[in-house]
Amino acid sequence: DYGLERPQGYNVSFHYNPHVEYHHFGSSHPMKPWRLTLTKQLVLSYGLEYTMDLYEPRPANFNELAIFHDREYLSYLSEITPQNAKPDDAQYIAYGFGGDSNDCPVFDGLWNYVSLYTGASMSAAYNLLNKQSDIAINWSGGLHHAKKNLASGFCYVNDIVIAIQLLLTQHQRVLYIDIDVHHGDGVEQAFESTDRVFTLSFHKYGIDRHGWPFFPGTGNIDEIGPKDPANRGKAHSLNIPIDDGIDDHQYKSLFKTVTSKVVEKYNPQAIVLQSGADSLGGDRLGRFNLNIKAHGSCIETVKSFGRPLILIGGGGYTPRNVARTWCHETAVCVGATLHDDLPTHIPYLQAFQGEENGGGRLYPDLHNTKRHDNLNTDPALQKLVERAMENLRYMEG
Ligand code: ZLV
Ligand code: CA
Ligand code: ZN
Repeated sequence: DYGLERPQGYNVSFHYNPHVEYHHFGSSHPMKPWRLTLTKQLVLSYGLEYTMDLYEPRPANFNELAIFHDREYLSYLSEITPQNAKPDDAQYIAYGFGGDSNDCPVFDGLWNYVSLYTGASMSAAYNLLNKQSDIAINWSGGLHHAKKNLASGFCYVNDIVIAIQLLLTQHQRVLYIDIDVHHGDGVEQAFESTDRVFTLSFHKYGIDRHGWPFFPGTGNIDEIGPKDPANRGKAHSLNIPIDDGIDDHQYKSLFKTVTSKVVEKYNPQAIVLQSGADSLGGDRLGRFNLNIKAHGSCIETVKSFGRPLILIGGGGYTPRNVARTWCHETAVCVGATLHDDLPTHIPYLQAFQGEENGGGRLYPDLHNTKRHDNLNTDPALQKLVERAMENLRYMEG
């Protein structure tokens, strides 16, 4: 009686350690780990826990994080606290903690936090490797900006790179797809010298009226990886730069056209999909105008390729809508259809009732919360697709 129908089976697993929820970046910081509490509550309220295998993964350890990250960086990360941090220290600045914006604050339990979300991505990867799951989900991961020795854009450890490295022990070619509104620069950079990972990111790209580039400022259409034919990573990245206000129809068609072509040409043996929810309409940091079902249609498209899949979170700065989206996308994975009326017995129901837009509903019209005019014309998007197809022709030599 949950409005839950589940016609046919994919083996889906859900990897989540609830301790990750209790970490705080600071009250004015847009990244709110408690959006994961809301997500879990919605998933449970629809009874989705009965449709998949639940795991509570252990935190990743130092050596596991060192699969990708420099040991000196990890030592620093494991020891730093708000009490012992010295903001003038050369290492503090070099490792990405300083700066005016303070995107990457040092908060209590930081090491525990990064170990927990990375442990969950590793657990998801192991489930694909031992064939326990067709689709493995970790909504706490997806921290795509972290570099091997640098914290960047709310990301300290790159759980995606580590999960992909695990998949590479058995799979010859892994496709990484990123629908977060920001460019997946850390993952792209980590695999720029190999042809065994293809990275594809859709994101806002451009300069605002104050002359600031949208973070991180990389990912234009010409960025396809090394151009040197001797480099095996040549043309194994594809970037789809998008302007403010893209709508459901445009995004769905852009995503399906480009992604289908990449899968056809690259023929990956596994796929990792970063489903950042900051590409939704009304997001605090985002610029797009997508509704929940349009965002979710990207997951449906990727699922239809029928390859082993890791689905991970990422950005998302309007917590209730993040929870709605990731609950919907969990349902897409298991093949369930959910009622628009939220179940009435959820502990955090009040959080979803008092909203002026969408109160009590799973699928509010986020187009109503539009603050960004659509600057994407259909002819411009058409051109973009043509450029993307051209870039794909460089892949084979
Ligand atoms: O969603 O906003 O723009 C994965 C993810 O992709 C910047 N950082 C840096 C570079 C100079 N600026 C700072 C401008 C700050 C503008 C105000 C904030 C308010 C409080 C705290 C942070 C922000 C903020 N920071 C908004 N956008 C940024 C980006 C980083 C975006 C990371 C996206 C992470 C989880
Ligand atoms: Ca992206
Ligand atoms: Zn983002």
